[in-house]
Amino acid sequence: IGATVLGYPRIGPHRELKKALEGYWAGAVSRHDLEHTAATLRRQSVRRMAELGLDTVPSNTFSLYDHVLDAAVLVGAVPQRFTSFEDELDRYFAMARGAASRRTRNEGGDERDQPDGDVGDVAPLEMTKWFDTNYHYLVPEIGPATPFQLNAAKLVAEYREALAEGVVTRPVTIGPASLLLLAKPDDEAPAGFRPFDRLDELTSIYAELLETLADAGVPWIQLDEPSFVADRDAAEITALQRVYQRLATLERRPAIFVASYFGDLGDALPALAMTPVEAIGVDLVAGSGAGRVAATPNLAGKTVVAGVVDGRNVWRADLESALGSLATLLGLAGDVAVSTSCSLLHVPYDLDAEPDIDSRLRSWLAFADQKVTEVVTLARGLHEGYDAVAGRIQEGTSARDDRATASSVVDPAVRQRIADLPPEASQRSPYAHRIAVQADNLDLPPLPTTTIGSFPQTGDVRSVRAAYRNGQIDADEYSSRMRTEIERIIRLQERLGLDVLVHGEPERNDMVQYFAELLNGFITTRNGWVQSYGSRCVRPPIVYGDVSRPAPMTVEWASYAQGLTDRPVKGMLTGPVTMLAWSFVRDDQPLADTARQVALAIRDETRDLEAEGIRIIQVDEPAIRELLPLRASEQPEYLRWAVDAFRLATSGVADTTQIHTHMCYSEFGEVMSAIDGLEADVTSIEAARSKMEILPELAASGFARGIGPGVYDIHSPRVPSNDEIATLLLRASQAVPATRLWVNPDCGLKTRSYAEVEPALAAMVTAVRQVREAL
Ligand code: THG
Ligand code: ZN
Repeated sequence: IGATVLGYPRIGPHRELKKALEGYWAGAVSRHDLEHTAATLRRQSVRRMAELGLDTVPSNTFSLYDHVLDAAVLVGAVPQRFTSFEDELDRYFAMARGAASRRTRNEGGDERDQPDGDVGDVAPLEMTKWFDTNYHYLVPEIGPATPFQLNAAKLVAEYREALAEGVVTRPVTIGPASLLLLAKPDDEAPAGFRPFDRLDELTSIYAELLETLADAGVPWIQLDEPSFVADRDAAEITALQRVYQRLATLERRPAIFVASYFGDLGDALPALAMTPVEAIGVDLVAGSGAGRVAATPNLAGKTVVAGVVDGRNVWRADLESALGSLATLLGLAGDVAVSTSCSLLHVPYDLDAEPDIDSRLRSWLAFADQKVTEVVTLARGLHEGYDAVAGRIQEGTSARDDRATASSVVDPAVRQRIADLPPEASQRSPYAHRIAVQADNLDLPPLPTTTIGSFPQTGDVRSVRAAYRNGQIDADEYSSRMRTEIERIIRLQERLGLDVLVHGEPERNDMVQYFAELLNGFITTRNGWVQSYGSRCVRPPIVYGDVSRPAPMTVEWASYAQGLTDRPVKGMLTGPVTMLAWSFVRDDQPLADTARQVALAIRDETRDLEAEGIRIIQVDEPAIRELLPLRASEQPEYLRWAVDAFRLATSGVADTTQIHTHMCYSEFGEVMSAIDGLEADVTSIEAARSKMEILPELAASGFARGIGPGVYDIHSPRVPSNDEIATLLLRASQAVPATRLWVNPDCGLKTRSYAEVEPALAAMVTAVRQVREAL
């Protein structure tokens, strides 16, 4: 290995795979055409990487849905409920998306949705966050009886396919230890069982895989062990060492490259170094640096694959400093290869697909293909000497210098405002006081009903936005069409009998994209798609400079909506942490500093909303859990600044203004104290699927403000009955006093259809009326 990357995007430069998959699922694309699209993308990627100069190109980084699912299939870990699907592709998509005897579809809906309770329904694997990224993987289910059986067909076929293109590749898959650590026990597993208990058995399957690959002539395999950049106990690290000791002493095998990413291997690095594997990959961007790696004993006989080019962000690399790190390693370790810090899955394909980015800013950026070129340059610099690449390095350095001194990056007014903020800027008056003032101001019934913010995005709304974007209608026409939609949504909520209304957000697509387009310091991309899960993609905006708000962003829509009704209309904003979690962020200042700038812009917006008569403002932070550092030792500092940014954003309003927040994911455990620390007057959370189980936990943690546990699951098209909502509400009222309970769905209604939303909200309001009487 000389110059390589740990993985490459796979959704297609123009989202070809997304389109083929969704077409296939809808019955409009044949299996043959899906497979043809997939093969074309794989071949193009392999050729592209080879043309750009990588001397070792990864393969099997392509996936029809998710690479963790692929790894589960590779080792035959298919849960019992999927074994009735005889066709492999049907089984694969059933694991990914579920399969239903009667599927309900709706335009723009989530394909994973399925009606609950129908006979013959097969629930998909659970989906969860891939470490601290915005990618989601499918969680393998492994119990004591889960079969393991090697199924190397995909891996071998993709190797041969690339070989036919003239490229010898290095197949990539998840290593056995991380695969088990990423899995969860299946429903049959006894208490206390851990998938990791089956490591030795699974290692046998990997041994068989290695022998199969050796027979196929594969020279190298990459086994990813990212789970070891998080805190692991001594037994787990010993087990990791045992796995690679065993695999590396097989007689018939390819060379083994154990890769890690998203942080530092810690004690796992010396443990791996003791084994006879040929190469170890370290993340020198997120990890603690080359010096520490180089000081590790037993590296002398190995190749250190140095992840010096940031695979998760879009900035041009500092080639000088990367060369310095490489030189440090070369001095002290064995051979050194150059790589990205992680798979390029997390960045868009190609900067050349962005004609709208101005040329100066563009010169500071690098997407996947530009990063491949950086890796190649560094490897040449390392092996052929600085002079061989001096021109390229200087070009990179002058771009970095230009960025470091550009006046468009630094806004002295923003910095002055931040410096001048008094500590009490993040402090509201005591909750007991302000909640009393708010009660007078709002005059709401007990168990107030509301929604999370968005209403269904009809085809009509989407086409109006598109027409405005393309210049087919002017601003007046756009505004009037949006107002018509907002009025319709307000009237619907009044008719349904909701207490706190929303304007429905017809003007927004992705909320982060929406605000990024309106804030200084951000740019958005045209083609910068990054896979989020399966066929779903996002276009993360790029924060390049100090953030400020040139003009109000939501006030026009919110105040129009409020003018239509006597009931309170909630203002809807996205919080600073979520704005950053779902963007590419600056690497030239601490994230905490950028968060304060975003917070200040949101704070300005809350004050303008308040001045226009908006009495409730919701600032969503669904991603607060997502940025939580993987190492426990780094978590308190993150939570401190994340909470502080939220409070800065929400403490500029009067006591009379009620602040709400919303969080989507159910794993609140680790961030419970932070949720409390946000001091939002009301917090809505996902709770329906867990049947309110979260509430006693939240109450026990001392949380004593308003709480809106979602009373029905919006991820399913199923319309809940009054009775089941009433039952959930009664259960909730046992954990939380009714005076602090709010009633709302689990999440926004954007992806649902009105045919589902209207009866579901009607059932919610009916249930609340019953429960109000019962209490
Ligand atoms: N916005 C952003 N990031 C996110 C979410 C979000 N990350 C976490 C979570 N939500 C991911 N979930 C989704 C859900 C739906 C889609 C993407 C991520 C989705 N995308 C459209 C698609 O792929 O067709 C494209 C959307 C667009 O046009 O912008 O449906 O909500 N930033
Ligand atoms: Zn949500």
